[in-house]
Amino acid sequence: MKISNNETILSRQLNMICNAGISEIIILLRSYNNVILRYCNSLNLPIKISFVNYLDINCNFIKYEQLDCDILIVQSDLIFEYAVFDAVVNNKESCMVVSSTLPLADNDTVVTIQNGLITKLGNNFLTKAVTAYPMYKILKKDCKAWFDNLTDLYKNESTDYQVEKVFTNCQIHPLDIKNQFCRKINNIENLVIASYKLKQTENRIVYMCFSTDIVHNGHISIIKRAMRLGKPIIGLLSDKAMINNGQTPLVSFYDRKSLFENIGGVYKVIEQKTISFKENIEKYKPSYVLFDSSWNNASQKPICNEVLSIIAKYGGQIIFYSLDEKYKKLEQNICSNLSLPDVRRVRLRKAISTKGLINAIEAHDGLTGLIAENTLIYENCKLRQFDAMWISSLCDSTIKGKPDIEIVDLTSRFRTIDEIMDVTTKPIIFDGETGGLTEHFVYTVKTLERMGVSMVIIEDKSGFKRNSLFGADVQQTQASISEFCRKIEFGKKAQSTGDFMICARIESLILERGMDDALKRAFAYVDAGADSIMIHSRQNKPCEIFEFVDRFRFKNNITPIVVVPTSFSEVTEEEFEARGVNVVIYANQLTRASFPAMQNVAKMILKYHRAKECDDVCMPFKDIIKLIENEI
Ligand code: SPV
Ligand code: MG
Repeated sequence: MKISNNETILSRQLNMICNAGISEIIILLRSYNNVILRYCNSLNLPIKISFVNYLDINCNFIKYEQLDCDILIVQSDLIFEYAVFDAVVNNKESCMVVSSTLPLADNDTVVTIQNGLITKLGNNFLTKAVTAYPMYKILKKDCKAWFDNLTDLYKNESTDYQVEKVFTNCQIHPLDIKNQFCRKINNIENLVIASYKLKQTENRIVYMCFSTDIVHNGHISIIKRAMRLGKPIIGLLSDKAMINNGQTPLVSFYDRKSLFENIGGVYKVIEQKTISFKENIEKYKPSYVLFDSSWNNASQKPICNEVLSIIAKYGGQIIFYSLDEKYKKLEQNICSNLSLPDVRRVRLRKAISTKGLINAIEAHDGLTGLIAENTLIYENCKLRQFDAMWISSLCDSTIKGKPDIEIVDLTSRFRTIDEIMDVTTKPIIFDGETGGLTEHFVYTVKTLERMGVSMVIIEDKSGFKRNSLFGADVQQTQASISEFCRKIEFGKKAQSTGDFMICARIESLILERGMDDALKRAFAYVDAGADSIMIHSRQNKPCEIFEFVDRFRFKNNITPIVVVPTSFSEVTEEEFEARGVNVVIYANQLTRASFPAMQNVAKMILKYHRAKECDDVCMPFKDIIKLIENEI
């Protein structure tokens, strides 16, 4: 029976069987039929087909003892979509296809289910029955019981049969296909309706999201799975969304897009602008959303829940997939490559140019590095995490119990970087203090660049350096413009990649030298080759920072501006971005948070002569021992 010009029910079934990698089938006929035999041969399928007259029990009606494998049984009058067939093939237990959502129709095959197993099969007479379709997967271990009963069934030739025995001797699980398409064709009218419905199922939209620029076989098999469900639309994370997600696109969005467009069967590739699927699934209303199952357990759960609540409104369905272990490993390797110097270094410049505004948080050891690396939240299903880490001189000195006066030498500062790099992948901005003598600074640049640091910030002070937040309360000397420009120029000449950035930090506002001096220096430093400008202030209102940014941006719209909002902490990142700032550094909050917490606990122990009272403000010891897990 023809479903369309190029497909019959039989050819469709045989093609599916071949595509599933099945190599041998037996076609049961009521009598030998040359037409069917010739038709099957004419399809030229790479499969061994035998024909058996099933009424001839003594002939070679299936000799299950000879079948050393699991088997599929499909009645020849069934039309079904690929997804149904895939579900049966991939089912891990012996099963029969049922639909719990389809209303019972006259003369349909129905089954009753008890304790998760099919107990009875019949024709519409069973109470509490569900619609069933004569399509089974029978595991090798259940074959004998199954065929014994099947033989009984056909011997009886009753239409009003009850075959409890079949299902009590072997465990047949119902495989619920719900609304997926499967129909029994009894007449031509049925066939016309079913063909039309089948066409509709093939036009369903299937949505999945990828955030990769390396396509491997794991992706291809997910796309193939989507093709069997309908028309696959791939939502490809934009460059900005990828960076937000902690990834770095190796090639442009357009290259990534054409990579996927060139995969046969992909219907459309569209941009997904954030990690949330919302915008695209509300627009395309896919019947299916394919979703990485690991996302359902991990921190990405809010994304999954959002998808579920949107598709529930129009009856869409989520299908979880899981990548093969070898591809998971491959993806982990790609992630760990992000920590390699050449890969890490370039990511800061890329993030600034792609995102417009990035944020960085202070890290001073492995543990704070891990906080900077792993802390994330979802805000309206938008992922928020830190883009980079700041290795502060203040914090690096403070945790060593030393003042912030360039007393912690570079060997020790580099050791801190190393510790952090050991356990993180995010880009690093290094507080280079004054940069020291120009003759020394060139070596600092080379070392930092080789280590994979992305940016060094040097401040235009000379001599005995004190922390900027002291301002003019202590004696501090600002370097001359020419002296500082010379340092920048030599630093730029010393670097060997185009990725590394030198940021010139202007202390004019800190040292109360005025706005004009700050601006004059900013333009001079940019002319000397500075890749970015940091403007610092210790006022508790942001006015002077905003004025600087306005006036600098009036003449220079390109050079990234960095700010450290410690005293003017009320300003949000959104406001900084709107005003033209590009990098916001939270320079000391982790150290400031930890010191009072630790001091409080120390006082409590002294006060109570024991540690019990501070248990409530401490992490349970059961958790601290698991905080950092063994890799193997
Ligand atoms: C640091 O964190 O060490 C800085 C920023 O240089 S500030 O402390 O504000 O000077
Ligand atoms: Mg500092």
